[in-house]
Parts: sequence; structure tokens; C-alpha cells
Amino acid sequence: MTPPTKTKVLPALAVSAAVVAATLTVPASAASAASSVRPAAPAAQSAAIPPANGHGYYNGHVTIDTSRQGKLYVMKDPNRPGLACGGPDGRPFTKSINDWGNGSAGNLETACVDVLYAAQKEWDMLRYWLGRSGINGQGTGYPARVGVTDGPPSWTGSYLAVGPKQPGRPHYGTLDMVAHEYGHAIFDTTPGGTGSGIETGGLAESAGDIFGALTEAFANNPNDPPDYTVGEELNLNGNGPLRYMYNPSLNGDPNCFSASVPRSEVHQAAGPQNHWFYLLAEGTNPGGGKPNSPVCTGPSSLTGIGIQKAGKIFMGTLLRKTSGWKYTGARAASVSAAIALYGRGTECEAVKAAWTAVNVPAGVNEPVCGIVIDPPDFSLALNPSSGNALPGQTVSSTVYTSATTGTPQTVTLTASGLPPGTTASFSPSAVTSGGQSTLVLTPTIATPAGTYTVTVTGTGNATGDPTHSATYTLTVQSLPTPTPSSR
Ligand SMILES: [Ca+2]
Ligand SMILES: [Ca+2]
Ligand SMILES: [Zn+2]
Repeated sequence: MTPPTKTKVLPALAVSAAVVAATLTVPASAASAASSVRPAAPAAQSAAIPPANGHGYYNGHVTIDTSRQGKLYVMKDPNRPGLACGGPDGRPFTKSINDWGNGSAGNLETACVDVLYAAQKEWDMLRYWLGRSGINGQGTGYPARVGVTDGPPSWTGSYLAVGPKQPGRPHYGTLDMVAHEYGHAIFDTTPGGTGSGIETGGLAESAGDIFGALTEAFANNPNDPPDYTVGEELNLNGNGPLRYMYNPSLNGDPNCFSASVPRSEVHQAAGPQNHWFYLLAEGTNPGGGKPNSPVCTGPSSLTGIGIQKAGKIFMGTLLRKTSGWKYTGARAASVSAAIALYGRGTECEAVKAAWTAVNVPAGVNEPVCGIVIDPPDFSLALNPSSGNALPGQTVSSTVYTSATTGTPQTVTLTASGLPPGTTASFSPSAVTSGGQSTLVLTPTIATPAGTYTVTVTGTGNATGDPTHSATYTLTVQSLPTPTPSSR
């Protein structure tokens, strides 16, 4: 039989799937218990078996992990609990041989080859690239049903529904669409949950698109080459991709954030974050056949950090998600994630630059990138710190300064708390930190006897005008009672 046009042999993928299968073995009973799909056959133990051959409509000849129950093979993943694929009734497909699909449009078993393949690739991408365990972060995924809905796939909250219902039509379960829908499950199972509203919904749709791009990149299947478009293999209505992450405006979606984004529609509101992810991963001019990406504000040229690092930072962003998730929160969380993962270097700078480029500005307390340098500062001391004087006499003290951090700065000296009739002078009145000055206090006859605390303050001219002060205890003595003059 002539293979369908989409079918290609992919030996490299077969090897990687086999390696994965060998390293991901979990007890069959655990896999069974975690699945929410009813077993198709009378309950029987799943047994570890070699990966199955699959013949997908979009993905060509692939290997998928299936189970064995009694004499039958089942489209239920023995290594990734919860993943399974079946028809509208939710029962995983079963077969007497472990060879699935025929590559043709409209064949439900073929649809399940593509869907299960995509789910398994996404699971492995989450594990090996992003460090997440399963779709829900707790080692569990969710089943899929094909031929069960019309229009693009949807996430129901408990299973992935893939259409169409009409027989004979190509199914909608491409790598990016399946990964997008399970991406909703990832979004739902990170802190803050699903949320509501257009802005939050847009960030959720974007999460799906980002996981789609990551999954295509991880699978690296030549039948559905990695890209940053959504649904390009579907080509619904002959209109090409549903969304363009590198330039959302190609489909009429906003490239950058504005007040109108929260009033748009959730898939449109995904535009700015999708665009951010592309700029972060690939930059403005990645070359190598990858599309250029425009910016709305800031520097016109950005350099990407690669999709794996961008994916890790995005996963870290979702793990910092809170309820009522908004674009400003996403920027702050992604900066924190980048610093936690990679420090304050290139990645931190790239995260910020990409957000700025899509018109999501920094919050007031955004952490700084780059090497943190303490601002210039100084210290100030007086010696001696006390003295006695009669009115009309002077006392002096030396003001010592020192540069404690950063470069030296000009420190201007003032005195406060002077008793009545007492003057203070500094010579010089300003020093470069590290230098010294002489303070001269001169009480006069107008100064009542007593003990006073004079405060000497130095004000620096560095950023923030740092000030430091020291005190001098001045005791003004009483003049001796005048000797009566002779008359
Ligand atoms: Ca693709
Ligand atoms: Ca795609
Ligand atoms: Zn969606």
C-alpha cells in the first residue's frame, strides 16, 4: 500500500521514544489507577511492552507508548499516568496488534495516533526541558477523545476534546493544538488557577500557544516543523495559521499591550505575551530562516536567549501566578523567575527588554538586572566629641569623613542645635569624602551657661543625597562674677 503523503519514517524519533519509554517506567498499577478513562476491556493488568508503531495524519510514522491489557493493546500510556486516547465515549481504543492508524484523514484511530504522540511529546518536554512532572505538575495527565466536537480542540477541565464529528474530515489534533489545550490544563493547575476575565484569559490562551511552540520544538518532527505559529498544519478555512506569535498583527491581533487589550477577546489578548515569548526566545532578527519580529517601544534590536531558557522562565512565571493574573504581574513574575533560574545577567535583561518591547513597562519595585553596585556612601565622625568654653572663647573639633562604598563624593557640612548666641564654622565647609574639616564653635556672652548637643551633618552629592551626622557636646561655662571696679 502506498503510504499517505504525510507518512515518513522517522528513525531518530523512534530511538528517542524508546529511550524515554525505558527511563519512564512506572508501576503498571499506578498508571491504571491514575487514569480517569474507564478501561475498555475487563480490568486487566497493563504490561510493559515495546513502543507501538503509529501512522498519524500530521506527524507521519511515529512511535507511541501504549499498554497491553490481556490479549489486547490499548491506547493508554503506561509511563505517563492519565494519558490515553479514545473515541467519543471516552474508552481508549483497543486493538489486537500494536500498530495504529493508517495516516488517512477522518480515521479516528489515526487521529488518536497524532493526539497521543503530541501529548507524550508535551509531557516529555515538560519533564526534560521545564522540570515539570506531568501535565498537572503532580505526575498526572489527562485523556483525550477524538471525533467528539466540532471546531478546534477544547479542554473540558477533565479531558481533551478533539473534532471534528463529521466523518471523513481531517482531525484537529496537531502538535500545537493538542499542546495548547493541555497548556490550559497546565495554566489551571498552577497557583491562582484558571481565573476569569479577558486579560487573564488572554494570558491563559498565550500559555497554550507557548506550550504549543515548545512542544513542536521538542518533538522536532519534520512533518510539522517547529515554528511560532498556531494551527498552521490545520490551515482552517485555507487561511493559514490561527495566530502568529512573532507578529500577532498578521492575523489582526495586538502585537503589544494597551488599554484595549483587556477589552478585546481572549485569543486576541494572547498577542502581547506570545510576542514577548518570541522576542525572549528568538529576538528581533534571529536569522536562520526564522521570522523577524517588530517592537513597539524601546530598543529596536533584541537578542533571544533560546526557546529552552525562555520556556523555563515562562514555567517559572506560571509557578508565580496569582489569582486575577494580569500582564503587569506576568512581567514581574518572569523577572523573578529569570533571576532565580539564571541570576541577574543576560536572561534577566532579555526578559525585561522583551516586555518593554511589547509595551508592558516595569513595575515600581522591579528588581534590577546586572551586577548590583552599592551606591556611593560615606561616614562621618568628630574628634574630640566634647569640649568646654567660656563665652568669647572657641572650641574646635576635627570632622573626619571616609568613603565607605563607591567613589568619593562631595560632603557639605552644617551644624544644628546650636545654643543661642553661639556660632559654628567649618573650614573648609565642604570636603571630598575621605577628607577632614575643622569645626570651630564660638559661644558669646549671649549664650547661657549650660550643656548643649550640637549636631554636625554631612550631606553627600551622590545619588539619593546620603546624609550622616555626629554630635558634639558643648559645655558653656559661667563667666566669673566681675570684680567690682574701684570708685
Ligand atoms: Ca509546525
Ligand atoms: Ca505551530
Ligand atoms: Zn485555548
